[in-house]
Amino acid sequence: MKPTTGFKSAFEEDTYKGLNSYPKYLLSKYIYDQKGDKLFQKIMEMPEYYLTKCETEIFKGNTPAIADSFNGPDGFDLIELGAGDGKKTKILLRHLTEKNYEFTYQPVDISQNVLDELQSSLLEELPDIQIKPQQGTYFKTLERLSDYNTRKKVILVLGSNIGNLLHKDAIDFLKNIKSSMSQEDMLFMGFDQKKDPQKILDAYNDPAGITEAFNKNLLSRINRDLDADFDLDSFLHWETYDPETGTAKSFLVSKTEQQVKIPKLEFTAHFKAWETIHTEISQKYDDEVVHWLAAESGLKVETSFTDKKEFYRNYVFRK
Ligand code: AVI
Repeated sequence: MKPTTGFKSAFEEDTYKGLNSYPKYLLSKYIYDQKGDKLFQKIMEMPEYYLTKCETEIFKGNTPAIADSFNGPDGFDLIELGAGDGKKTKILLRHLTEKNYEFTYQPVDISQNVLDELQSSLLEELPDIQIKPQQGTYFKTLERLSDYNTRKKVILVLGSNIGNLLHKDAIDFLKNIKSSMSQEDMLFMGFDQKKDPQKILDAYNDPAGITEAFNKNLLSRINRDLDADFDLDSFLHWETYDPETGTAKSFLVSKTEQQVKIPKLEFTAHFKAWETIHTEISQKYDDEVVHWLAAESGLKVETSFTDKKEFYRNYVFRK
């Protein structure tokens, strides 16, 4: 039964639905509160999490070529969806400013706080940069920007963020981006590649337990925001990778039979011993799948850049 007073937020509704499903699930987007953001920063610094290192290598090794591919006849506007701390983008921004490219940098984020921090750190490092932070959801902001943009737009989505979406949602995501693109615009996006399965498992199951804490932050958040009493130690962080589909999946597994009260949802979740909560997918790709996603979304792959080990690839798409 739904709570008598109805749901007060999407978080409440999604949590209720997920824990009332069989098998149970929770949405990975809710990992990212203040603590989740910090844990993800730590993940990116872990030796096992090769994704960030590979994308940085790609940026460092191909800066002039990438910068040139961005440029248009009247310069360009670089729009980054989910910029975070902008560490990788800064490599490129430094080159673009030093070489006097005519461009603006427009990071998009839902959080004004994230944008304020990014803006002040960027202005400190690159005082001449033209930065126009855009607060809002990705697609509303893209729509707004495409209404008044007159020159080339380059849309940047880094970190293999698309990998947290099922293929059908990834296609919707790409279609949405495409609808805000004109003929000369381009999309530059990172896709983590299929590789030795052990390497992938290690990246999502570090011995220091940072990924475990990141995954369990979903439970901490339900405890904090919905007054629940999840005992974090009674759940196991479990990672699987299917080399055929390229899908890495994260789970939380209940070690015992237990009941968890969630007062704000007026609901008690029952767990059998070894029952699972599916929490995240991290899709891995190959060229074939990326070309298929592009074709399904009405985009064309123009070129791509990879690292020495070919663990990761940044693709350039056009309409
Ligand atoms: C943000 N996203 C691309 C990360 C990933 O690799 O799927 C989130 C993450 N989950 C566990 N480790 C990192």
